Amino acid sequence: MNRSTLVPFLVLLGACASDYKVHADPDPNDGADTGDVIPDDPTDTGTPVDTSEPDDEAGRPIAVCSVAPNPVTPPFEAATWDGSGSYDPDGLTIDRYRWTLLSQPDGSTLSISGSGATSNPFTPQIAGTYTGQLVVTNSAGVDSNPCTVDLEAVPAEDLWIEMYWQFSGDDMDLHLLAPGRGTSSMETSWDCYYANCVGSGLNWGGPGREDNPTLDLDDIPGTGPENINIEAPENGTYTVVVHDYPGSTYSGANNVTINIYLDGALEWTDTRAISGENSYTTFAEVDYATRTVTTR
Ligand SMILES: [Ca+2]
Ligand SMILES: [Ca+2]
Ligand SMILES: [Ca+2]
Repeated sequence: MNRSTLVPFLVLLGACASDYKVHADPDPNDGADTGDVIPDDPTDTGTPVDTSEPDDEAGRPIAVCSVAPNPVTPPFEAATWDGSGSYDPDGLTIDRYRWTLLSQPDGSTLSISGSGATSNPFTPQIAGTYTGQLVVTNSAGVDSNPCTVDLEAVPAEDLWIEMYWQFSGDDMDLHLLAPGRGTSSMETSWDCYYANCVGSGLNWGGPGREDNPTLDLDDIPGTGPENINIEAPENGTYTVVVHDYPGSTYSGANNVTINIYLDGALEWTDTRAISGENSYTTFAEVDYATRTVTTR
């Protein structure tokens, strides 16, 4: 076989090998057949890939989105959504920035405000993931495709208890009882609640502040959230109680959700319907030494 006949033969051989790979599975619809892995021929570059931009990108500006700082610690640290890296490949100016909050944790009712390249301060109160979307518009009025980015809100405190509820006009109050105290100590200095614990004020555990409870948020007219947290809890068993405060305008069944985070991670969640007025509902006990939450 001389060279002129050898080359067509090898090309034909390559085509046959390729066909064999495609048809190797006798029944491609057989779900039980996981198939064999046949290594690709490294010299076979296959069908050329079209690396040009899809038609959908033509003439569009490019939205570039980020958020910082990320993560943030709820409920006071603010993040900024930033679209200032957006540009137009044809050199047109970016005339409009539109941020939309695509998703947020249950119980959170935020939106992204601001019309410039960067948003107004955005302050998550509920722990979890917030997904922002940016669409920019160039001076020809053409929109970009959307850019999305996630912001994480992660509690800094080792014990973080958050509460929200379904219907407004029904004041719910979060209470946290000190280790070993139980519900007989409701509304004493061993109970952290709206009357004694906003911004702290109680000294639990050792002499330092790190094991004291703090009620960061108190809400009366809305649907929460409220939260109580302890930076470095003492070992012991805490009790989490919800008081349906009397005198509200709404007294029907109201779904109340409690989320308990230990060391920054969601450990326990429960939603219960509370109706009427002036009831105390024990949701859970938290044994911090063993990182155990028990439903009550
Ligand atoms: Ca309240
Ligand atoms: Ca203390
Ligand atoms: Ca009620």
